[in-house]
Amino acid sequence: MITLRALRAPCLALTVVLVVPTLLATALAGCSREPAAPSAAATLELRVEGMTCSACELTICGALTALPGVTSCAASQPDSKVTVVYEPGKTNPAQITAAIRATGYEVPSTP
Ligand SMILES: [Cu+2]
Repeated sequence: MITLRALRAPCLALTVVLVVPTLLATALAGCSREPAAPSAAATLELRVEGMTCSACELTICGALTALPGVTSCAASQPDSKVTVVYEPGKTNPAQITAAIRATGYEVPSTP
């Protein structure tokens, strides 16, 4: 009997050790399988040089809103500033900067 008891106790402990992590892993896997929340929009403010009128603002924002992931654009020629709201999973500051430079305007800082 003593032998049997001594044998059962480790068996029970082993069961707990094996089952609990499995349940935890299952719970965690369940969590990670939930649909990811839509990524929050990011705002990028850039100094853009070379704008001389409102047509320049339109040119830049036209190019930026054509980029996938850019949700809004505001350009201010008097402030030499362009503010872009974008979805980080779809575009990034480097692509946005490149798109502005492609229109012929200068972006002094490299993000
Ligand atoms: Cu202009």
